[in-house]
Amino acid sequence: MAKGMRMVTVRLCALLLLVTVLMTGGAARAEDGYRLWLRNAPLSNAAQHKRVTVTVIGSDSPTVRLARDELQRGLTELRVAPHAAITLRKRVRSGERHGAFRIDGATITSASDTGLLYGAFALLRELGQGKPLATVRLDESPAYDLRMLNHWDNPDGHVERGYAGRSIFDWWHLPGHVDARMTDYARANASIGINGVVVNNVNARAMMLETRYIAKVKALADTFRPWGIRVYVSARFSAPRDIGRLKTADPLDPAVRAWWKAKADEIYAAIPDFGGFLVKANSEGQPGPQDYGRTHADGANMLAAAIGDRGTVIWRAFVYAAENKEDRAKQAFTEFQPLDGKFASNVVVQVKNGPIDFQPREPFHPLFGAMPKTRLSLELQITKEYLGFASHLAFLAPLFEEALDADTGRSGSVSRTVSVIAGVANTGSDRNWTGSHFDQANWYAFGRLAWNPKLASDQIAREWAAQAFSRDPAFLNAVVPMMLGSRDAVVDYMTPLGLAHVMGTGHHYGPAPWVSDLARPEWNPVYYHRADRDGIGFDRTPTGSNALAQYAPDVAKRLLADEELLLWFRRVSWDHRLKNGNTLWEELPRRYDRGVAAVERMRGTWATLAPHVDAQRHRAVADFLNIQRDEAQWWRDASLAYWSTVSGRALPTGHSAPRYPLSWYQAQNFPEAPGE
Ligand code: BDP
Repeated sequence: MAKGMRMVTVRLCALLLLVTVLMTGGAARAEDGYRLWLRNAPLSNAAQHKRVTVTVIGSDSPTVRLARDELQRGLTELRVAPHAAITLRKRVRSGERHGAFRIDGATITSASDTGLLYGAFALLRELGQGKPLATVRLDESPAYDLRMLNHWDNPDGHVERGYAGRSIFDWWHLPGHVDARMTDYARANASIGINGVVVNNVNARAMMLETRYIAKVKALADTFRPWGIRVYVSARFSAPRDIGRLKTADPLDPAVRAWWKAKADEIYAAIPDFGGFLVKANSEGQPGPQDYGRTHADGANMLAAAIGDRGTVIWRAFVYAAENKEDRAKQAFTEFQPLDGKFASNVVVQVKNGPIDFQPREPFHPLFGAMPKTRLSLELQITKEYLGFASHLAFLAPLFEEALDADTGRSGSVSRTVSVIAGVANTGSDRNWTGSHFDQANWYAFGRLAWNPKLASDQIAREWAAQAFSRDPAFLNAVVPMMLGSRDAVVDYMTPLGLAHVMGTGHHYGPAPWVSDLARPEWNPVYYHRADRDGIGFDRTPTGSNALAQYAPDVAKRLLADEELLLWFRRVSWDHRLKNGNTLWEELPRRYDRGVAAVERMRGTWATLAPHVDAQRHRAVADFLNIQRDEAQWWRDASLAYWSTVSGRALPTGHSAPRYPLSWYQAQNFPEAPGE
C-alpha cells in the first residue's frame, strides 16, 4: 500500500474509533473484568479533576501512602468534582479495633494506618454509588479481627476446586520475581477488608515448610504487608517425618516439638508478622495426631506452643472417617465438642458452615454455639464446588447470610459464636480472576460480610453491581433481584427439599444420585438420599442417626419443621404430604421445574441489560447463562429420571418427561472437569 493511502486508512480508523467511543460512551469500552469492583467508572462527563489533594496527618508509612494513592487515583477516575481535598488523619481512639475508621465528609480518621486504607476504599465505595462527598458519614469497625481467604492452591499451580484457571501464586518464579498481579490481588482484598491469606491447599505438601519455600512465602508477605494482609501457610502434620528426617510426628514427642519450634523460629525470622498455620488433620487421609493415639487438641496445642504469641494455629474440624460407622453429619461434633476448653488460647477451630460439605443448602453446623470455651472460625466456600462451578450464576451472599444468621439456640446466631471468618477462595489466573464475572461478587460478598456480618445480601449485591457494572438504577433494579434469587434456583434444580451430595463422583460436576459403588460409604450419593421404592431421605431423628440431638432442643424442633431441609433430617414416603398440600412426589418435579424456569428468567433479564454493560462482559455472562440453563435442565431431567426409576412412579401430570432415559445420564463422563 502506498504511504499516502496508509495514512488515510489510519486516519479513517482513528476517526471511526472516536465516533464509536463518542456514540456509545463508557459502556462500550472493552472490559475484561480484571479491575473487579475497583473500576471507579466516571460519575459524570465532567472534565477530570484539576486538582485532587490528599493531606496526611499523623503518619507516614507504606500503608498510608497506598491510602493516599488510592484516593488520588479513585477520585480522579470517578471525576467527583472539579476539586477535591481529602484529609487522612491518624488519631488514637481508645478501644478501637484494629482497622476501624471514621469518615466525616472529606476527613478519614483512624488509629491505624490500615484503618486509613480501609477508610479510603470505603469512601470511594460510597462515592462510586453516587453519594455526594460532603454527605458521607461512616463509623466502621470490623466485627472480627481475622478475615481470611484460604487458597486451595498447590505448588504446581493446580487449584483444588478451582474454576478460574491456574493458581495466581507463581511458586516457580518466586522469590526472584513477584508478579504485579500479586499487588492487584492484595489491593482487591484490602478494598473489602480481608486481612489474612492462607497461600496453599489444606491438603498440604510438607515442601511448603522447606527453607526455599519460606523465602517464596516471605516475598509474598512483603508484597501483601502494606495492604494490611498477613500470610499463613497450611502445614502438613507429618512434616517432621516428611522433611525433618524424624521417625515420628507424634505431637507429644520432644524431638517433634523441638522440630516445629525451630521451624516456627525460622519462619518468624524471615516473616516477623507471619500469621500462623492452618491444619487439616486426620481428615480424608491427611496425617494427624490420631495416627499416634493423640487428640486434635494435643496436635493443635503442640503447634500453638511452637508459634507462641507470634501467631495463630487454625485447626480444621472438617473430619470424618470411613472406618467410622456414625452418620458423617455427626462425626465432627462427636470428635470436637468434648475437646471444648482444651485448646490453647492461640488456637482457633475452623468449622464449615454446615455439617457435611458446602452443599447448596445445609443446616448450620451444630458445633457453633456448642464450644463456648474455644475460639471458632466459620469456614465458607467462595469457590462453587457444589454449585455449578464458575459457569452457573449463583450469588452466595444469601447462603453466607443464612449461615451467619442461623440461631444456634445456645449463644445467639452463628456470627456471634465465632471470632474468625474464612472463605475458600475462588481466584485463579483467568483474566477476570474468578472464572466468571458474577463470581467476583462472591469474593466481594465474602469480604463485606466478614467485615460486617449484619450487612444484607441486597445491599452487597447493589454495591457490587454498581461498582462492577453500572450504577444506573434501571440496571440495578433488574440485576440485584436476579442475583438474590440465583442461589435458590441452584438449590431447586440440584438439591431441592434438603437433598445433598448427589453430584458427580470426584469432580462434583453434574447430577449422579445413582452412584453407589465407591469405596467409602459416605462418598456415595445413595448414602445421603437413601431413596428406594418406599421413600427418600436420611433419618436424623431419634429413630435414625439422631444427629438432631447435636442441636439445642428448640433449634432441633425448628430444623425438623423446616421443609427446605426435609430430606436432610427425615426419611419420608413419596406420598408424604407437605404444608402446601402436595405430596413429596408432586412437589419434587415442581421444585426442579421452578429452578429451570428461574434460570430461564435470568437469561431473559440479562438479555434486557445489554445497553448497560460493555459488549465483552455482556456476551460472556450470556454464554454462561446459556450453559447454566442447559445444565439446570440436565440436573432436572437426570434427577427425575432416577427418582422415577427407584420409586417406580411415573412423573405427575403437567411435568415433561426427561429428554433421555436414565441410562443415558448414567453414561455421561467428564474426565476433563476442572478442579479435582
Ligand atoms: C471437600 C473437597 C475437597 C477438600 C475438602 C476439605 O471436595 O477437595 O479437600 O472438602 O475441605 O469439599 O478439606
